[in-house]
Amino acid sequence: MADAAVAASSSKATDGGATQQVDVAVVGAGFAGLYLLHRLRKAGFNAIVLEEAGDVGGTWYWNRYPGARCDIQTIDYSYTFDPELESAWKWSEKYATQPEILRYLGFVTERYDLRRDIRFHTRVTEANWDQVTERWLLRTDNGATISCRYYIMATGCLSAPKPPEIDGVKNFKGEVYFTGRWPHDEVKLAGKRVAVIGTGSSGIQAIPLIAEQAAQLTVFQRTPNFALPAHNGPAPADRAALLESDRATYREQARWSMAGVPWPQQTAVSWQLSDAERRERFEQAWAAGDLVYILTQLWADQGVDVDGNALVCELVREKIRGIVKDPETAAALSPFDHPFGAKRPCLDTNYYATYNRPNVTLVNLRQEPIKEITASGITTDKRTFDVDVIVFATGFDAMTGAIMAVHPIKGRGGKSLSDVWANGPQTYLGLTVADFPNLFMITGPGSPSVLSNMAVSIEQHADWVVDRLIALRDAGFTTIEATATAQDGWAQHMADCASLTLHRLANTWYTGANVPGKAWGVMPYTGGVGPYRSICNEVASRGMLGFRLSGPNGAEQCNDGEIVRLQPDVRLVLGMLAEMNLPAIESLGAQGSRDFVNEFNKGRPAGRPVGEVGDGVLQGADGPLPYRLYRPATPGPHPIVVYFHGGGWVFGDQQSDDPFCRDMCRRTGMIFVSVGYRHAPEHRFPAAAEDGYAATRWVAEHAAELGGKPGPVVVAGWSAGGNVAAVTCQLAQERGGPDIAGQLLICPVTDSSFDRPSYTDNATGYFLTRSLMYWFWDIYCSPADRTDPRVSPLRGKLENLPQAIVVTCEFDPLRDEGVAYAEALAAAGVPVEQLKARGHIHSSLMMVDVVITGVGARAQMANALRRFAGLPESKGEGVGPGATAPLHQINAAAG
Ligand code: N01
Repeated sequence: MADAAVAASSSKATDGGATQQVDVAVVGAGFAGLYLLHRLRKAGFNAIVLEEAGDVGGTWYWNRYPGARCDIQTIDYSYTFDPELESAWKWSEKYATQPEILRYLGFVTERYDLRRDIRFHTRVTEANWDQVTERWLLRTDNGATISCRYYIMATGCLSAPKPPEIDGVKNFKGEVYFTGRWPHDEVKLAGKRVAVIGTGSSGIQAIPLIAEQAAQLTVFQRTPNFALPAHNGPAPADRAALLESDRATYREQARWSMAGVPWPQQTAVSWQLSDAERRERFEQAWAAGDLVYILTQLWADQGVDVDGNALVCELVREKIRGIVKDPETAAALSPFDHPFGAKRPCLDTNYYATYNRPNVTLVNLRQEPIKEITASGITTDKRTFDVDVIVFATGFDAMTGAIMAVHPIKGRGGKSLSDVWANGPQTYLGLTVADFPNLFMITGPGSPSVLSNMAVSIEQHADWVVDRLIALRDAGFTTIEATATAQDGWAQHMADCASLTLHRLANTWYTGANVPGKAWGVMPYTGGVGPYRSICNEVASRGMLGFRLSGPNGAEQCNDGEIVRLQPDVRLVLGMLAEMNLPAIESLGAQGSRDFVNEFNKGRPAGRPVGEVGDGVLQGADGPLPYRLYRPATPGPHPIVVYFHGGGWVFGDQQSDDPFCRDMCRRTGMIFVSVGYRHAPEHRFPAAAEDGYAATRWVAEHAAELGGKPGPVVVAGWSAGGNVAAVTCQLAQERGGPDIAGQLLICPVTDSSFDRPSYTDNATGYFLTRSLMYWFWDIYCSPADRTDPRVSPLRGKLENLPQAIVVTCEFDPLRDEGVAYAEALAAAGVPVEQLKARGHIHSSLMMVDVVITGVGARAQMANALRRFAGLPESKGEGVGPGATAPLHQINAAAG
């Protein structure tokens, strides 16, 4: 039937009978290929699907092993493009079996009459880009060669099974099965001695059912995995009701969620919850039997913080110990080598309890690795196991396997995709590859794919691609190709996202670590489904940013650039702020701005606990000033940092940078004294500067009383507070004390000139705006005073000032004056280090626990403060994530 259909369509559109001409060729007739074919046809493209299997289904065609089911609830794991299709199909279970999912895909195929354009039993053997015709030429092992304008790989992420890499498989005389290529005929295991190698999702689903049939089951486990009971049955009533009550909203929320299933974002972090609260949340998740739920709904730091994650790991291990009766087996089944969720957790039915059966044995390959497979069974370092059947549940060459290894793909200039990807996949948006024009991948490496509900991600990709093809056709373009700049930018953004998660801490198929010799790297996009969707939309709305388009008669367009230059969490924060439609602070007046900022700060996550927090009063330049002191939990006396908050000399107080002070107190092991200096307009220039100086002197004189180490203090400040800190150092120098050991200046105001490029480049859109800075200056300082070094320290005497670390953020109007100050200090012979926070905005580093990519910078700042105080550097948490340029010494010549 399929071949006949193809022959019919070839006869309509072939080139001399040898080559079938189509607009679009798609490889794969799974979830992605079927939907693509439907959309392409509706859009008027002439399309063909090439499928190696004998029928539709993709992964669900091949993975027929006992127990194979989806692990996303079926009401979510469905097409959503047609409400009538949704009404026409009813799933029977919370997690459908493989046969039911296959029936569903067959139903969809018939409903949209897709079969006539699918060529089954057809493997593409070669794909070459023809530069002259600007078309792809595909050779196959069945039927005519195909010439297509666009080539789309809808090959799935987990479709190329991985060889087992065990010696002697060929010698085995019994039956051998691979879960990923399970026979279509019934496999009889009753009364047999069966071995299963591998305890990933496939093994964990199959093992309980094989145990029920086999006389004896021996499971060979290399790495234990986390598994959660599925509690399968009918779809949970609450979720079904939610969907039914407003299907369109439910589906739309899924599209904009992080994982493709509509669950809310958690905001409470683990240390804000009591043990009892955490246990209650965990028990609820365990009872829910839903991977997306347990991966996203416990606490906000479970996926990004090692400590927050360790709490989940221990709760799961406790469950394993509670189910498995033999303590040694329970210990062997308990994962300790990776964070929960860093490797794909599994959904099971009776998995752990299966090990209580008398006919089931677990072999821990960490203690006795497999030596070889022999004619009669499996030999480990210690024992021999004679078996009748071996089931390999050893996984896949994931994400790249089905694209790269299946057939050679040659792009522009004969470049081979395998060569281009030799060190890991390079893509733009996980959809396209530079030098491979008109080639698209559906859920390719670099897209959310396997970290999401695949049904949602597939529809998003297929829609985006087909919409672009329509737009190209309408505009008269015939080729589309990612630029190298866009692709490199995407790689950087991918790395920034991955540094936020814990995936880097596990050896998994997400990173290619399961295939010997494969390049290591987190392959799926970890930034979330909703953010990814908004990025793809932004690429289109910004004139196909990062793509080169061309067409007949010299038509050409290239809007080159990188789509995301902000750190991923900063981008999210700015997006949320934009949605809140906040008033411009400068429009509120001084008091209004203070009220607004105080109110806004109330919504921030509370800072982490420190040893002690206390309030006091110190002597300022013209009367008493409040301060807040943060003391580390370690025994004192500790060196002291005098800290000045931000707020443009107009708002803020000794508490307003509380999360930052707590974080730095914990990281440095030093006392932080945050000073409530006076503000304008009530107290204009030089009140803040003089208070800063007076407060520093007072703290230095009262160090012992404060529990601090007598001797030099360190000063630090952010924004206007950075200005106060810098000025304080100059005044201390001029006025003969106090002794200051070092200065930390974070995004400081250093000069009254607004001419530097960062004032223009970052004038709007990055929280601190140019017009807000104008307003701050007007309120604090009259034009005549603005060149005074007490407000423009860049114009002061810099020789012999204390050593410094100057931190600047890329998207900050104040960036260039911070850089200028660092360079001027260096030119004056002051030892200075400069930390340039890439992709960050003015307030990034203060947003502790919200902007996690700021951790690396805060760790570096903390180390600098410790060095200033003569303490050894800490090797603690967060040293090194890539959001900052390497800390570098600027030598005097730099000025
Ligand atoms: O493969 P895996 P899978 N000697 O790579 C072990 C999806 N899926 O087919 O961890 C001994 O996870 C290997 O050990 P180790 C799902 O996304 C979904 O199970 O490398 N052991 C591991 O235990 C899933 O994550 C469903 O040390 C060897 C196992 O084999 C993905 O597919 C169902 C070995 C492989 O586990 C892959 O799952 C099934 C060797 N030489 C799959 N080589 C749903 O429910 C490998 N192993 C939707």
